[in-house]
Amino acid sequence: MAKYKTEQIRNVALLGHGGAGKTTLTEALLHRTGVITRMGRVEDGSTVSDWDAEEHRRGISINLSVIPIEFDNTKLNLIDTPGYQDFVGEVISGLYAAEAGLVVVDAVSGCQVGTELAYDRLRDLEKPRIVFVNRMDRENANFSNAVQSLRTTLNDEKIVPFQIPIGSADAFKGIVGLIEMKAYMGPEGKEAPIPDEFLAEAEAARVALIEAAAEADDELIMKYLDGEELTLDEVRHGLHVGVKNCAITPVYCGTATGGIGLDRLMQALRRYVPAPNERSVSASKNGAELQLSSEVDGPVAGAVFKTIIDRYVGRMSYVRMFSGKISKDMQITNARTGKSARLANLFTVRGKELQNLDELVAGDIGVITKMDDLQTGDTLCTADQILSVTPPHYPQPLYSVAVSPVTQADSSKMGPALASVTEEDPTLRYQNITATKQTVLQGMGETHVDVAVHRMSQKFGTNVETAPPKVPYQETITKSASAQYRHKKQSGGAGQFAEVHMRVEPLPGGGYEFASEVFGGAISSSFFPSIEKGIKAVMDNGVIAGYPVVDVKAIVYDGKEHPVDSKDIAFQTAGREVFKLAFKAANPVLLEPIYIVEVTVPDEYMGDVMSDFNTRRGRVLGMEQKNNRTVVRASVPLAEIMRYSTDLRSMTQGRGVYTIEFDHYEPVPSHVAAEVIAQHKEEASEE
Ligand SMILES: Nc1nc2c(ncn2[C@@H]2O[C@H](COP(=O)(O)OP(=O)(O)OP(=O)(O)O)[C@@H](O)[C@H]2O)c(=O)[nH]1
Ligand SMILES: [Mg+2]
Repeated sequence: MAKYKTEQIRNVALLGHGGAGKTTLTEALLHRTGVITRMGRVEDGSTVSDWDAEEHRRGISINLSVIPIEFDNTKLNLIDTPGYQDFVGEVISGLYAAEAGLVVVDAVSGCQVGTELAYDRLRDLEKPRIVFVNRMDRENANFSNAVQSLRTTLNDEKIVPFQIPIGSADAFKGIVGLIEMKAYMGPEGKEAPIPDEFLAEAEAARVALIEAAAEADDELIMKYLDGEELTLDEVRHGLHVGVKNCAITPVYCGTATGGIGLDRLMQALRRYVPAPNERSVSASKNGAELQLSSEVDGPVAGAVFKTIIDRYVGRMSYVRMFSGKISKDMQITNARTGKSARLANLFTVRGKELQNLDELVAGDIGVITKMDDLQTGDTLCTADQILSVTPPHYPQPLYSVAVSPVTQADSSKMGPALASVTEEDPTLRYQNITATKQTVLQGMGETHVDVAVHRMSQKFGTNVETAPPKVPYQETITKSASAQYRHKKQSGGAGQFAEVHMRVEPLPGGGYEFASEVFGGAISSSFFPSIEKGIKAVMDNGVIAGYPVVDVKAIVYDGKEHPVDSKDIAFQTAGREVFKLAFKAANPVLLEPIYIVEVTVPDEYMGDVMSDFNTRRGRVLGMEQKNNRTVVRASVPLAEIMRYSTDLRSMTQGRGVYTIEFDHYEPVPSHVAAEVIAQHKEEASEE
């Protein structure tokens, strides 16, 4: 690999619906640029990009993968991302390291769910995008239908063909470049005159292209509206500006497996993807916000956007340099920990291959190994200039399973294995939920969590069983109540005696309080901690359904003790039992976690989503329009959305996405509470 300056680098993320051909396209470009002599196939697990065992097993991409290629004095860092929605974290990380997105579309299906989601993400980030209509060699491939479906579904008229295909399916022979009005035939892209039968179509398409170029620049539009013809350079300039300002989305076409259209595509990436120093990112220094652009002589700032824990290499941290440069043996500092270390291991990466590297300049992507305190989201800088590049925002997990070790041996390894799989993926989390005494693994969907469980087994040697997680209910009371309890054990051996009179009162939002109104020494204060111990044991394990008790004030107001038989254990027991009695008399209720759910769907599904919320005890809080989509906000009990990711996908044919955020606890309706309590009783009787 030659050495490249910042302005010669282009970082582009490949996005799009699963199966559109992103990975195959990277393989074809590697082949076209001579990096590999034979193209691998996704089906055989022989591509450079899909190198992970799970990817081979499932035949889809799961991780992002960095694939640098060299073309025309330029280094194109292709970042292949997964199309399957569950792996959205990889898309977010990949886009974070790139200046633009290449949206790969299938020529038969046109705009699909994954295309829409990818495009929306690029729009939200205001990053330039280029479309590649792939698989033109397939039966029923139809370029103009595909373009039309993009314009309609994405509600964007500025999706403009820069090429048209010559033929389709078996007859797909080449492409026409509309800017220079030339044909490029076969995998070699041999220049040729435009075949007659395609001339009219090409000229018509070129009119739209010229118009888009003119509209992208004030001077050009004036000239254009005056009826003057734009020169080729003016057209190029207008398109350049338009694409970089996200005002125009160029459409190219070809076939990755057939190798047609690849050179023109690489030319387009080189021309229209901004160089790293043409865009800036937000960062912070001493708490002050600043914009950082990828200048090699700027302060050192390299952001870790991906972490892989490899069995042999150890920790691999993928770094995108956003400013300055790093070189082997220099001292670098982790802005989060403040710790400095010598940079011993620096590499370029291509798929799973690492190659030694001396220097990583601003704008480029590389890998650092064996720096164990580095995490995704960290920034590498120098001790004299501590600054952090703002990391991307990752969504809250949507789907959870309870995990438990299969064997004794697994139980000691489960913690580290969970830590490793979650370190590799910012959208994967795990938690020990005290309320339900479960360890819960959380991700973006069923497949996402299933992959993590497989990884724990295959990669980290830990087998776990999964089960539906319990809802972390809480128990509390709604009125005051009193009770008395006498604990007396005076038959043979050391006796036990304690009597406690207690009142419990609701303590909204207050957690827990203990108080004494005992007078006349009815109970020595030395026994109060014992009583509290008893209360706390109940609060951890619950009274009515085995869930933690919250928001209660316990007041001991009277009692009795025995000079000999009263002791710690006696008052613990009395404290425990009297608290339970008082609690049960205080109209106890279950509280359930309520989440705010924000669902984004194409308008036609809005009604279904809203009526569906009604069947989930949900309350719609509001709606807003966003492009040609509706965002519905609702508050819904967690218990009703445990499988929402699967339900929403089937309700909206996969076109709906959502986020969830915990909001508050509120009482469970009595008919629902009765079921939860009955289930707890059943489980308790089985133990
Ligand atoms: N006929 C034809 N098939 C293609 C072409 N490009 C890719 N394919 C096939 O399409 C299938 C999916 O290709 P992938 O490269 O895995 O698609 P992807 O977009 O990476 O999919 P995800 O990783 O799941 O997002 C594979 O069977 C490829 O062989 C093409 O140009 N023509
Ligand atoms: Mg792929």
